[in-house]
Amino acid sequence: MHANGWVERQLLAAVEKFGTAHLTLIDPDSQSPAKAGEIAEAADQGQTDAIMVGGSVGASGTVLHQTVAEIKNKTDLPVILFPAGVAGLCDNADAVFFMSLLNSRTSSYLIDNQALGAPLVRAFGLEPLPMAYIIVEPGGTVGWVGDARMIPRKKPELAAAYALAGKFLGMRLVYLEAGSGADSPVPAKMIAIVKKALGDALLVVGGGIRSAEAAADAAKAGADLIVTGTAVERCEDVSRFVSDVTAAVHRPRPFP
Ligand code: 1GP
Repeated sequence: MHANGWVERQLLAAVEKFGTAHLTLIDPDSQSPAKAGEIAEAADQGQTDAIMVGGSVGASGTVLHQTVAEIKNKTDLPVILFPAGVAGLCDNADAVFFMSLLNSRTSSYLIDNQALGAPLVRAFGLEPLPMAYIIVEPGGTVGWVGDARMIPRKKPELAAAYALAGKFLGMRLVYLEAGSGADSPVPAKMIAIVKKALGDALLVVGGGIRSAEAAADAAKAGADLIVTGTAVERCEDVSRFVSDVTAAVHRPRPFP
């Protein structure tokens, strides 16, 4: 598959090597920049494959910049911005999930923030990773903020239709999001049906994944990249938690 820059190549290489890769999400609004750096370092020790930085509220400005700076001080892993809007961009990360929230009701999250952000992405030298972002029930804060018409949990074919539309629009990654801190993650059946529709586009799954078992279930269903945020923030031993998750998902796929 066509890959633009080193971050995307690194994600593809991790998926190729491990079957499923793991992303650690750090919300700059949840801790001090120094603590964020420590979390990233511990996640790196636990074999996470990249760090995502973002959040729906308060992840911008000085705190965002300092959080990325502290993370980059502590690890050489790719640092990928996960912006809720144009304010979630900064010049010291490596890449950005350049997302369109395909099931939003408002043009703001479909294309307006992207148009305002595109010149900044270029000026900051961020690698844009084109991504279809699809929010599934319950959706949490991001579902509300993003004014999403949430995909019902029992309608995997709707998720697959949006995912395929994203792929046909040229997006090389698709993110199925249940919402940060969701009671239940994206259903395994939905992951499987979406991955079948997507073929070689990378499927990212996150929201409500709190254990190695839940991560393994998503990986087995077909997720290429698993995101954990809240669980990493809340666990007592980040390196231990992340190594349990990566041990559960870093299994090479069986030879076809
Ligand atoms: C949120 O999918 C991510 O955008 C991560 O969710 O915080 O529940 O791990 P959690």
